[in-house]
Amino acid sequence: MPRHDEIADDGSTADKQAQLDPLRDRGEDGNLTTGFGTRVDDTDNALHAGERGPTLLEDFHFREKITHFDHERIPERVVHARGAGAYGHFRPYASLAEYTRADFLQDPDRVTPVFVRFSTVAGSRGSADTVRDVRGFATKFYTREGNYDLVGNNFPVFFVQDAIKFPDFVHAVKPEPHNEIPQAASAHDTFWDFVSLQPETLHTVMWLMSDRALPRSYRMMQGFGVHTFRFVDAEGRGTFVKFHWKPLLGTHSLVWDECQKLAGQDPDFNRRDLWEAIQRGDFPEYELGVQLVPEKDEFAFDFDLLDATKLIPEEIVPVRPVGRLVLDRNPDNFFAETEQVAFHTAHVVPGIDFTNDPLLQGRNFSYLDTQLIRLGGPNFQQLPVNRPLARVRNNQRDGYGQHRIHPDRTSYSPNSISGGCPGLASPDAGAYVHHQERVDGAKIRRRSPSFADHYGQPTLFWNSMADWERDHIVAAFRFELGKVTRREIRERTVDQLNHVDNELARRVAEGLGLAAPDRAAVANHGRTSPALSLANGANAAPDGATVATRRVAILAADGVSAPDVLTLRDALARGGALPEVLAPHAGELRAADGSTVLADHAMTAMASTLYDAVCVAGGPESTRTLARDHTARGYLAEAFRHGKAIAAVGSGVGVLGTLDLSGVRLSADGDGVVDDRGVVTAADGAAADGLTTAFADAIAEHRVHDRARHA
Ligand code: HDE
Repeated sequence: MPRHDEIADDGSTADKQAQLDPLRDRGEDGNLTTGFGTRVDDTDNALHAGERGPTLLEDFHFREKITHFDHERIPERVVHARGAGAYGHFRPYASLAEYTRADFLQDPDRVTPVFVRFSTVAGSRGSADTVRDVRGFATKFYTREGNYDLVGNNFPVFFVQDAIKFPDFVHAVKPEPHNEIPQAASAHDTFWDFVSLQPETLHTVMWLMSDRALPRSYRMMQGFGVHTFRFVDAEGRGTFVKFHWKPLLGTHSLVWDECQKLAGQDPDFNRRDLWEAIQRGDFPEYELGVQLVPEKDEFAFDFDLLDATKLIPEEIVPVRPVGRLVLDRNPDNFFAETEQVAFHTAHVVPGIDFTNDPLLQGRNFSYLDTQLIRLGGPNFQQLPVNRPLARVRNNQRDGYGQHRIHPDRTSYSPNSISGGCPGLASPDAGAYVHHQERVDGAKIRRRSPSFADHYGQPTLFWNSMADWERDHIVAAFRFELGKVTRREIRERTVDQLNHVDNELARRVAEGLGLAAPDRAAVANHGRTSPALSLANGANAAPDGATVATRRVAILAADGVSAPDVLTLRDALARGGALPEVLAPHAGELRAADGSTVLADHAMTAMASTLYDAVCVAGGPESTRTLARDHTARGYLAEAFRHGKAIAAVGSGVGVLGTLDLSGVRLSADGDGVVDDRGVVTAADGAAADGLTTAFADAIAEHRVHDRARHA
């Protein structure tokens, strides 16, 4: 097993796990010791002067234990404080040498280890996962040429254009300063005050009000580098590039009503989902895509490539798939790895460079600065999760938490004592060379006029939405602005929305009881970009819709038909779904045929929101119980309203018959399998096989959105 300092210059002898292994301190055997290695005989009683006397200062074990505990916390991230991380690997599909010299993108046989951290933005470390917010999607590639960090989000655009506005934006969205309320929520006066006065935020606010802000899973969420970056080839030629991550399970969202309930029922909903999937071996996969723009086309668009509030519509520049990311290992220790991982937009490798995007330029300052305070000093790069695989050699010395022992006499350059080492590399030997872009300009504080259109792309987004997506956006604006106490802020925001689309502004105004603007402030340009919609099949399931990893509740009670439960459970599990039997109580159920069926959970210990689909097994006694059971009926009614697939077989169909399912047609005797808007029923228990196929198809479609238009 190579040690860190034994890794060859090109990093080729080790992967990240081999580097970490010797650092994993399992402590399974051996005695309890102090931090300086002395064995301890009692850690339950401090050293006292007599059994009832005072504690003695000389109790070094007590003092050390308490002191270390007192210092266990570090500052949480100022934004993106709550997150979940995982290790994995990346492999390009083919060489990208035509565009970039980046070593990890040259060879489809080269596998690069990665660490990814997903996050929410506004909430503090203990806040709930399912809040309305942007999600971070930050990837650290441990390449042979050093670490490359792609620090992205799940929206392709950002709230502000210049990094100097970031503190203003964050102060506005964070809890209000006098009472630190509300936690992890943008539905309050200061956020909307800022939005209503800063039109450049509108495009990202449209994304924030859409279901993109409510991911079903980190495994079902897109990622974007946001900025225009630059690829640089071996000859020094540049190409503009936008990065995209596409989840192979498709991009899927929760609905707002679900999110609010989940925030209480399982605040770790997204974290747990990621963790459990990786533990099970259902490794999340994402395809890396690039939009490439030749440098000569820098000014070919009706927006500025340097403006991070704009995206390049995929219909204009298609996303080209270039590689695959697989997350296949959970961290061993949350703090050591997920909390201490330090991303930085300026961690780049030869072949990847910046542009003059003023947001990116500012980030290149901010991320190093923030790690210095958060991780306590300049040696955070030596923390295990942050260590590159490439060999590190420089003249930086000392500082808090220095882990390296430098035997050399010299820590300066030039020197003769160490033979001039460490020496400088040429570009051919892998040195990073900044792209030679000519820059000429007066020192001014001014926004480029090419950044001035703040409404065109929000309108493009609105125009591209399906009806149900628009309903959700309108409902989100009404919810958020409904929490705003100052009328003038609500009015100003409606006025801004009227620059995006009149119908949008009118619908929001009506919900708020404000005067609806009768004419658009700016005429809608009528353009669309189908790639922006979650209803677009390519977003929903790039590799074909699948039931894999979907959680399904099978409702049952004593007297249940055991063959129904087995057929449903086995067929769903074969497709990779995760069926669970829920009943009035956990444990053994007495089935109709006298056999025993095991209930995984009591219904009251779970909730329909924790499942992607709900079904009812047959058996007259069981279904009589369920039809009277408030909780069981609640599961079905809620799943219906949230647009989830629902199924019932045999007498189980009768349970659905007792609910108000907006006129959905249910199977009656002799009907066979009926699928009406994702409610799949078969009154004839013998049709259970056909039912599970139709049910699985409905689950794979994620939702019947028409049923969830007002959820
Ligand atoms: Fe960040 N951002 N950011 N950000 N950001 C941080 O760095 C900042 C921006 C993003 O999982 C901080 O280590 C500025 C855009 C992610 O550890 C901080 C600006 C995008 C993460 C910081 C932006 C992001 C951060 C806080 C405006 C998407 C979490 C803790 C110019 C492309 C990384 C930290 C993780 C974290 C600054 C805007 C993504 C303070 C100044 C745009 C995913 O440095």
